[in-house]
Amino acid sequence: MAPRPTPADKFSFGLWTVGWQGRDPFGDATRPALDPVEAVHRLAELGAYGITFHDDDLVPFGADAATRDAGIARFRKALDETGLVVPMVTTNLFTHPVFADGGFTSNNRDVRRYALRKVLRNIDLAAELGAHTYVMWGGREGAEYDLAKDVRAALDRYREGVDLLCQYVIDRGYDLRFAIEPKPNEPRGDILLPTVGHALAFISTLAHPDLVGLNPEVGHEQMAGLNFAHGIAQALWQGKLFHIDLNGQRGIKYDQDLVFGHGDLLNSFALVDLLEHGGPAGGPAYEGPRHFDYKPSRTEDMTGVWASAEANMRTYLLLKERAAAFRADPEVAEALAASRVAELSTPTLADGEGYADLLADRAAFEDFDPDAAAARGYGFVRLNQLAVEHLLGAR
Ligand code: 3MF
Ligand code: MG
Ligand code: MG
Repeated sequence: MAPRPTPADKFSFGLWTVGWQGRDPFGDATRPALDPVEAVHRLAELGAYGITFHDDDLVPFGADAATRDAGIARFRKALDETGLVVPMVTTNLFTHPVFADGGFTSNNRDVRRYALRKVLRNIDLAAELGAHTYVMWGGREGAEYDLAKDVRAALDRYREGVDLLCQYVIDRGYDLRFAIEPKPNEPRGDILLPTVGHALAFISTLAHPDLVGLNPEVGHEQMAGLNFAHGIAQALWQGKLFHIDLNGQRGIKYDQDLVFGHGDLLNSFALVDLLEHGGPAGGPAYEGPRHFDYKPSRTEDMTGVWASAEANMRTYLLLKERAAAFRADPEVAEALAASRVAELSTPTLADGEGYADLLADRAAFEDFDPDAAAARGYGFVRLNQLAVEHLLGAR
């Protein structure tokens, strides 16, 4: 039996996830449209605590002011009725054909100015609804043809845009931080800021780097063949894990957006262990929303949509339970010690020691026996097998 999700677990879903109608490049919608108000109620019933959206998920692109106000009012009412919160909001700068060459980095300057206005308008709404994170996924910021995009100029424009948005949030006094969501490709052939590492490097060039962090997504890093748990560890190490998109992906191929855990389950186990037990004294390393950005497969009817939403949360909680059991197992503690995992936390130099002391230390070099040291096994496979056995419920 999986534990039942409660709001204390901080599970959130994008409106565009459960609301996805299954339209893909080869096929039409397989499901009817979902009313955002129904999404709020169903997710609350399932035990989620939050819902997130793109501006256009809530109010259709181009709607007049009265329609927009009415759409927001209905949504707000549903939030009040259910207690669901809006921890994160984001902008759609990818669906309308005007963004075919991007928003912040379109070759067309008027499109860039329009994109910034669209974001500014939605930031006001995000602040009004109490969101603390504003995600920026630049899915159309990129190119198919190398000679058609001046990448250095595009990065200048990207930075110009993000700097402007930060200044706006500061001047308005909003309690809002930005989270960049890297992705290597799809829909563009090559997207700018393709991985966690690229985005971290970009953030260090900004006018207000403290206001900007990351929203890494499981499948996005895995589409680049990268280790997601490692990417998250570095984001945490740099104080930049502002938000997270959980889902599943099977290898380097098109963006699958499977249920969390339905891709690389072992890496998901390592990820949940890191998020839940990687902090000081074995507590959580990350306190923010556990946000699911998946797509209910187009084979599913509406019953399947809600079952898949639940599956994300159940899998997360099961992995959390399994990770706790793993950490509490004395044999695991012994295997971790045998693998000298904790020894890596001991600085390589002693307190106050510099290179002169290291050079004077004969034990470090002249008397060190590399062959004897190389003969020591690390026991990593045994440790991994213990993880697999916990994951399989065999321990
Ligand atoms: C695409 C995504 C996006 C972002 C979203 C939130 C449509 O692969 O992951 O979902 O998560 O734009 O910023
Ligand atoms: Mg995605
Ligand atoms: Mg995402």
